Amino acid sequence: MEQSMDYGKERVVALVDMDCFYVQVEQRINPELKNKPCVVAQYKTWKGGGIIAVSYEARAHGVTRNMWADDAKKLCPDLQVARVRESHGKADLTHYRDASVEVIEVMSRFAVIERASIDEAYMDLSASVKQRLRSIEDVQIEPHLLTSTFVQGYPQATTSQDKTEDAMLDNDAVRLKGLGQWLASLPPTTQMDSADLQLAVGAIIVEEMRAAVEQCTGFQCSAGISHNKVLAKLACGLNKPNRQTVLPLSSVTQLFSSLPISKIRNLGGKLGASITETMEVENIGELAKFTQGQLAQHFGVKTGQWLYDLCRGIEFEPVKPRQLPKSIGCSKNFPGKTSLATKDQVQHWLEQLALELEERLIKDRDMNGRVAKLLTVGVRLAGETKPSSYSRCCALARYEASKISTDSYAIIKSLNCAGNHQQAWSPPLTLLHLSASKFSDAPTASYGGGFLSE
Ligand code: TTP
Ligand code: CA
Ligand code: CA
Repeated sequence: MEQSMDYGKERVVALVDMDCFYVQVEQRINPELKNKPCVVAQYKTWKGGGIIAVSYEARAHGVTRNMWADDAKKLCPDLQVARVRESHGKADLTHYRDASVEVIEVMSRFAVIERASIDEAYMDLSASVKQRLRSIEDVQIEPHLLTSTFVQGYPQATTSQDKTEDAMLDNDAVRLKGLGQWLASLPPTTQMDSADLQLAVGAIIVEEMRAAVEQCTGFQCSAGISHNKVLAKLACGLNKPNRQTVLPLSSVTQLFSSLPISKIRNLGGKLGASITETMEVENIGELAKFTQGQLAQHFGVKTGQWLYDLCRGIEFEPVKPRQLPKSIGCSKNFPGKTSLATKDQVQHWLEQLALELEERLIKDRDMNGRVAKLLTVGVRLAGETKPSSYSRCCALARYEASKISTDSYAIIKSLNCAGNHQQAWSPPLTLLHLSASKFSDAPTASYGGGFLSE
């Protein structure tokens, strides 16, 4: 196969991810929480509630997500605890979703973005980079344009004396030294097709974008800049918080030589585990010793080819222009003794979830001019550990809570093994999930001249 020298370096792709996002949202609402060890916890009833977001000050005390707030306070006595709002008897994430929209709006001024979750987005900067390069004068790029940028793999410590010297520097001095080294290695800005030069310009654009996000919303974020989504995502996590990291392809071999497969985007789950088991490798870089044929034999031609490139830092999944979530859903857990064991309970909670869903769907239709056509109901049965043991779907005909909840009940009714004449629901349910998807444009007022509208 003929491959050009720049195979895999065709694009500049970035991922921006907000730092301890829910904490920052709570800190903006209540500025007294700023610059303090702080967490966001959900529900209060058991051990002070479960922690879902942790400020970096609190992380320094060993506080982590999924701890109980009461346990975290033992590690960090002056911990501030903000609480997720509740409505319809369940967590209400409206504040965080609205803050997410604010951030996405600012980012979209700089590039076409793909919203990847409530607090992160991918962007393909290839075109903006080329445009910027044409407008830049023929000079070297200066470090002062990249004030929060790390370059992975730099400074290159070759001798043990280098390493000892670097160990004496503080974090930002090491950053600057590495950045300086890397920038000095770049060709002049007239050489527009240099892949590393393109990354440097991409990093300048992302510095500007992150400054604008902070300026307009007050929120700080981190970013990764590389040639594809996998590397951008990985790079983003290397120097959090409030920093961005450039990952040149030439630094991938070293990084991948000690990087567990599960740390790679899309390899955190079953596929990653099966690769580790089948090929008897721990780190993603070790996959480079297999031929395309060997990988294809175990994982199929398509996945085999994908892995062959991936373990060399090469990947081609496009950034899809999409600012809106693909689905709108809500769910509630009913752990242990709280599991739903009667028909009335199941109906009651479906009604609550349907109320929230209706509210959010109407807001989405008004703001985004689209309507969802598919309703999915997911449940988990007591004793199961999987996120969702069953799901069923049906047409979503109207944005109306009562209709949504009766339809939902109708499509999961058959999962109840208790007799028809009984009030019981068995086995009990430990999770209910409602989700609306398959969006299309909402009919506008002019469509049908109002004649056909209800
Ligand atoms: P993350 O981006 O995973 O984490 P984070 O923003 O809190 O921290 P970091 O600085 O390391 O990126 O998640 C974004 C938000 O999503 C987080 O603030 C809270 C919410 N969240 C949950 O509610 N439950 C979860 O299991 C995870 C992973 C996140
Ligand atoms: Ca985050
Ligand atoms: Ca995230």
